[in-house]
Amino acid sequence: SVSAESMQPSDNQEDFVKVVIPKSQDQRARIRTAIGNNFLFKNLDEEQYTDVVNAMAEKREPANTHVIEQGAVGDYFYIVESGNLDCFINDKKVTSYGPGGSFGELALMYNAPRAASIITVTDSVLYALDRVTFRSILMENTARKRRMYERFLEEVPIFKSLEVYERHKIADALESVNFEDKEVVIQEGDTGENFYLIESGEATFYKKLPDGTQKEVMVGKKGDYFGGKFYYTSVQIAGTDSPNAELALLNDEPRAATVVANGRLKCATLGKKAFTRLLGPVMDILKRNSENYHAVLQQVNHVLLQGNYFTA
Ligand code: 1OR
Repeated sequence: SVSAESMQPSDNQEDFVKVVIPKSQDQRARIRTAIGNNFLFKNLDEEQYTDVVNAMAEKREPANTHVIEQGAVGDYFYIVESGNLDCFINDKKVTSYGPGGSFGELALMYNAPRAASIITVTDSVLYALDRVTFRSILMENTARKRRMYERFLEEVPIFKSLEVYERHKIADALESVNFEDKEVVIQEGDTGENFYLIESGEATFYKKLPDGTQKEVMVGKKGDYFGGKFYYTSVQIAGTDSPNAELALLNDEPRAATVVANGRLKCATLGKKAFTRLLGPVMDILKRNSENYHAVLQQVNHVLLQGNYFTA
């Protein structure tokens, strides 16, 4: 039965019979690539990693397949190797998935009915991980991170207007890093890939003046972020008469400031790939809620005009 394992008091790794689905070398390599792009798999040890790969089942689904049906009982967690899928709640499209994306964790984590329907848009290759393996290997870490970053992300202005679930997806991708007093987080002029959110402590921002001296330009505190450069363009959406704003993030550019820990500093970081993938959906959400969206844009412009808050 699907939910039996969670009812047992001794639901631990010892009496969990490992699922092993035979695979070719090629399949193993493809799974490695697919999950390499997914944060949920980042902190697994060697054995857990092998167990996960062993347990995965490859599923080739043609376009228009209902992979998950809202309201159904949860059986598998899915990772996308190739293809695109749409996610619907009460027949309304809420998000979509592409390579490296994952879905179907909620019903497994909370013994709840499926919260959404997931339908393939194109022919897709998915890897399915059974409920027992998901719960024994991936659930704890996922739940811990979501709990850990919940409060914090709620207080970060740009994430405020998101749904709880959307903040959870961001939490999945975050990693905490600690810096000692005076330690340099990013150096002006360097190329860097990470975006940073200050979890606790303070950071001082410096810019180099033409004469070579460092000028302190601002102090960042909890909830402030740096390491990504936002820009804003106006585009006309076909069929509408109102200009629609597009907010994007560039983090290919050299760092525009040096950021140094002022005392002990703890940051949550997001890598470039995660950033691009997560900020895409964030923009959609902001657009959906246009009032909030324009408020955020105004805030971004305001800050851009004021200095280098966003351009560090
Ligand atoms: P599941 O096991 O419930 C459906 O099966 C999956 O859709 C779900 O896990 C998530 O992985 C995924 N709310 C809930 N589940 C979502 C959402 C979502 N988006 C994707 N899934 N929301 C939409 C966020 C853009 C929140 C709506 C209030």
